[in-house]
Amino acid sequence: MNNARIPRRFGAVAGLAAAAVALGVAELVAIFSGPQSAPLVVVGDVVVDSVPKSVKNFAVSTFGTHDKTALLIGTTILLAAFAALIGALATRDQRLGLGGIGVFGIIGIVAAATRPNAGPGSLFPSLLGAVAGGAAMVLLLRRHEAASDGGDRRRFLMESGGVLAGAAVVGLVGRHITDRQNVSAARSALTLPTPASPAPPVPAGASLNVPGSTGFVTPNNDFYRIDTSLSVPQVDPATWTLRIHGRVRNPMTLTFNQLLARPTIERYITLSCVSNEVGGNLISTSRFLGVRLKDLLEEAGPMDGADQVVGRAVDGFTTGSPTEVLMDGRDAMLAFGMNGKPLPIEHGFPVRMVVPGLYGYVSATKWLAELELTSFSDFSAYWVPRGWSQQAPIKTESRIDTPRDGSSPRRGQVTVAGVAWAQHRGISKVEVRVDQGPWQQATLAAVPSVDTWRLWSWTWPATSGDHQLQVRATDNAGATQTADEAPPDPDGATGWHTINVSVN
Ligand SMILES: Nc1nc2c(c(=O)[nH]1)N[C@H]1C(S)=C(S)[C@@H](COP(=O)(O)O)O[C@H]1N2
Ligand SMILES: [Mo]
Repeated sequence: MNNARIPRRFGAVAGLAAAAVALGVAELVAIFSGPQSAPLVVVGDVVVDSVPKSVKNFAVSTFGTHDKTALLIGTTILLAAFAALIGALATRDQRLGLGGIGVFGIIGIVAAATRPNAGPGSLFPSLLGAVAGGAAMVLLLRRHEAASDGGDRRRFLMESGGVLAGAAVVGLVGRHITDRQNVSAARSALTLPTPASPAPPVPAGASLNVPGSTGFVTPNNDFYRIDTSLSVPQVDPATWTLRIHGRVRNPMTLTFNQLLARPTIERYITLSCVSNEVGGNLISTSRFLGVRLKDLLEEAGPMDGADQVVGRAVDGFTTGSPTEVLMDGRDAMLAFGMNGKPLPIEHGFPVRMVVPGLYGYVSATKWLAELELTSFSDFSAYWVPRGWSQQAPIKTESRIDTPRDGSSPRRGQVTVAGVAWAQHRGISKVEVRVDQGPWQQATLAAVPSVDTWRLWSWTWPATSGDHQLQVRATDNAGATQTADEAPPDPDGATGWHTINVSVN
């Protein structure tokens, strides 16, 4: 067929409309096959899993926890550009247009099929979307072929615009419906067991009475969130199982009720992300309720040489923790409760790992599905081939929360306050200095254990003018936080948090 008389720009419009139809139909189909199978999600997941470290670091440092939104917007813009190009090509040869849509359909299908949580229906959104998009393109171009004068062309633009807008609405409605198919009802219905070993009470004074200072416990809604999931995995506790396998004498599989029925512990634990910059906020503290990992691992019986426990999530993400650390007596746990509530969905519902003293990427698997005993030499977890260290204990660090960097406190007694952390070693000292002067010892708040951050404060007799404030912490092992500045990559940032204020 020859559409040579259709201007390319009209083809581009038809291409955009066809892409909207494809995505809209795909979102409708995803109502039945699940949110994890929508083309934007599967292709985005593949991109997240395959971007080079430099791009990932750039995305996290530029967009922070909005990196996923940035990815979705970027993908949509790219798709729109390709759709316009494909439509323009189709005005010269319709086979080119259909071929272009076919290529995108295949990309979506392959991406969907290769996701670890792919189901039999996962291919349908991309497949049916591509078919609908191809049909829309052919029909729109055919209508245009018939059009010759200016009035008809205007009508063509109106029609294409209408198709585009209609498809966008259909897609958004589809996405809205899929988003509501979550496990929040199952989560609300859950009654948490009473802890056999309750958390020690938070000592009075663990939080400071200082405006602008961080609270000791982070409310669930404010707890930082980092993961590779574009669409939060929805794991039904009724069908959830945990498989413990690999190099163990007694492989086992537990249901959620079996896990809940085991002796439970409740502990305050501070979790932190290796990507946290000096002074950053990818660190939070919560009261976690769960089952001690050591007990489960002892029952499974690791074999000689099984020096790594791989936590595998339903979405294929993995962490690798030293078996020795999980069994050395610390409160490493499989958690299902967070601050008295079932684990929030985005924090790993129904079950996640929490290990005091290790960065999240080597220990804190959310939406946990399996524990596999293996060795570090046999298997590298998710972030390791992407350039991050295989083993990553948390580094001793501290942060100034008030006054804020760049603020203008009034001269006189200014309370300087913040947090310091060295999970599982504990903090023994925090020092502050002004304008590179002598280090001054801060007052440490009380803590329930060595597994949490420690709040601190220091009263500064501030004089007018521009000043620099710095903080450093010392852990219970006697090691003082290094001044050497290192980026988060490959095993955690170091350096002293330094802020500048202008006192008036
Ligand atoms: N399934 C899964 N679990 C995961 C991750 C992930 O990407 N997927 N990210 C890890 C990282 S890097 C961190 S820092 C912690 C963050 O846990 P949070 O989001 O509850 O704060 O989760 C860990 N567990
Ligand atoms: Mo992390």
